Amino acid sequence: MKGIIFDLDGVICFTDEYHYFAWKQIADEEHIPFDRKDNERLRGVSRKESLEIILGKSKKTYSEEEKEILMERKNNIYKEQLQKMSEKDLSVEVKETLEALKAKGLSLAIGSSSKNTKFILNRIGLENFFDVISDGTNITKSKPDPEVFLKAADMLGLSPKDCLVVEDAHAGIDAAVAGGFKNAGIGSAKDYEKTTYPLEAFSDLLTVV
Ligand code: B16
Ligand code: MG
Repeated sequence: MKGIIFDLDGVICFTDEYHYFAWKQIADEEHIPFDRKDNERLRGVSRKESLEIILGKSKKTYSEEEKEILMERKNNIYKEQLQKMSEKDLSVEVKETLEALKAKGLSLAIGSSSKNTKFILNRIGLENFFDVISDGTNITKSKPDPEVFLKAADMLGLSPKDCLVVEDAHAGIDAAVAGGFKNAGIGSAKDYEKTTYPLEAFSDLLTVV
């Protein structure tokens, strides 16, 4: 293994509750049923696809313009929540493991669907830590398409077979498999059938690479 590509939300830090809070507000206002179980389906998928999944339960048909307004509103609520984040939201375990992986000479990348990646990395004090960042701002296809990881590998100058993808979402593991990457799954992806290395804890990565 020469490189590791980390998903952000659910792997490096936990912004999932903030996503839920913001989407819940939108769904309530639109009188669409939405609970934590529905929220699981949004894990790792883009903002647009998340909205489409939520609107799938609505009787109303939304125009593209209305969808844009809802997405902007959701993102404003979400970003307001992100203001609460600080370096305290980066666990000592994640920080020390990342430093140990870097000390082993591995190239480290971010591969996230989020358009807020740089903002979040900044909040948790990791803005200059990773060698490259591939995120929602440089892709056209969302996970389970492998584009975000293929771009990260390309930026690192590495072949997918030499990189490990670390993910918490089924869609993310599917994307890693589709791109020819090895994968490690944590959280919701730990028990997924396509996960190669299940991680009980983030620090278990040190036993994988
Ligand atoms: P944004 P990840 C993903 O982050 C989240 O898991 C997913 O819930 C969200 O819809 C997506 O980012 C897009 O986020 O609205 O900030 O662009 O897990 O790929 O790091
Ligand atoms: Mg994730």
